[in-house]
Parts: sequence; structure tokens; C-alpha cells
Amino acid sequence: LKNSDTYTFTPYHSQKRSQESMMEASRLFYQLMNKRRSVRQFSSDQIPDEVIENIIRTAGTAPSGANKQPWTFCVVRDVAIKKQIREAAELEEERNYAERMNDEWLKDLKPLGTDAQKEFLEIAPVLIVVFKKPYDLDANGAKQQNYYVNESVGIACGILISAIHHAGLVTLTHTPSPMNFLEKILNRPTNERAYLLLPVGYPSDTATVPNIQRKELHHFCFPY
Ligand code: IYR
Repeated sequence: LKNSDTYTFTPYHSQKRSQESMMEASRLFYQLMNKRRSVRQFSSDQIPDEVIENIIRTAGTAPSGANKQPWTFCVVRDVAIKKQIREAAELEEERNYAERMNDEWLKDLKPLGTDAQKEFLEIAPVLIVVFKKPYDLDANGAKQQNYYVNESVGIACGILISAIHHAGLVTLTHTPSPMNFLEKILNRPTNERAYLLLPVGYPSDTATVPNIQRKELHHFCFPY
């Protein structure tokens, strides 16, 4: 697409469903998604490259500001790089838990039993590191702006997590903070900022999840 060009447009038709099949499809998808859980104990069993590629292709279908697709997904399988990431993440997390989180935050996390230990970063067969691109760099190194970058990348991550779950795998939205160490370890270009770190794999045989409750619809949906 060049400067003053416009796209060509083709007709779009949604998949036509009866009301009944729509209700069933929406119910089944909810039931599937409602089984998703954040899992912190992983098996080291490998997962096929093709599965990871399809999951990331799916994330790349997300809508984005002006269709700029301002995201990068790095797939880390290398044992030495995973170790480096774990060590750097644990250093930041130790400071988070010891100094940076306030009392209310620590109190909110206590029931989940999380701490600065992040062994899943080495055990999980794959780490997907998501970067956002506040701007693109053209062939001459000039900045090209992107739009609604946080929204776009956040939506792509939601779709990514759904695709991971749909494939029968588990993940955890891990948010070491700050996480600029990921840009350094993975040697990313200057226009990429680490956004989310997702270990992906199978749950370990002994994995457990907390007995949390999801809010009921009327607590978070208001008809007008
Ligand atoms: N990023 C830290 C702390 C943490 C924060 C929230 I909010 C959680 O829901 C869970 C953990 C960590 O990964 O341990």
C-alpha cells in the first residue's frame, strides 16, 4: 500500500447460523473458555513447532490500530536462554516482593501463594515473549507511528491465550516488572518493548490451581 492509495474492498459475509446454532455455539465456546486456568506448574514435555506457529498465527488475527499489527512474538525453546530469562526475572521479582509491591498488593497476592521463584520459566518447553512496537522502523530507520498499541497487543494476547487453551495446552500471564531485560536478552530492535511473558506447555502431573470464583454476569454486565 503506497502513500495515497486505498485498499480494494471485497464483500464480506459472516457464517450464517440459525439462532439455535448461534446459541449453542456461544454456549459451547463459553464452556470451553471457562475451563481455562492460569497454571504455574509445567511439565517439560515438548510441544510441536507447528502448534506454536498456529497459535501465534491466530494471535496475529487480532484487530489493530490502522492494521499496523504492532506486535512481535518470540518463541524461546533454547535451554540457556530460558535460564537467563529465569534468573533475570527472579532478580526483578525479588525486588518486587521485597520492596516494590505495597501492602495491599502483597495482601491480594497472598491467597494465590505466588512468590519470586519462577522455575516454570526453565521447565516449560516454550516461552512466548510478546513485544509491543510503539512505532515501526522503515528501511531507512525512520520512525513510522503505530496506533492504539496497548489495546492492539492486549487483544492479540487474549486471542493467543484462547488459542493456547483451545489446543489443550496451558499458560500463565507472567508479568515480571520491569521487564526490559527481555529486550536485552533477546537482542530485540530498539522499537520493541516487552509486553508479556507466557510459559506454554502441558501442566505437570501434580499441578494444582486455586479454587477461585468468577464473578457472575450481573456483576460485570449491565443492560441499558
Ligand atoms: N508479577 C509477579 C506478581 C504477581 C502479580 C499479580 I497482579 C498476580 O496476579 C500474580 C503475580 C509474579 O509473577 O509473581
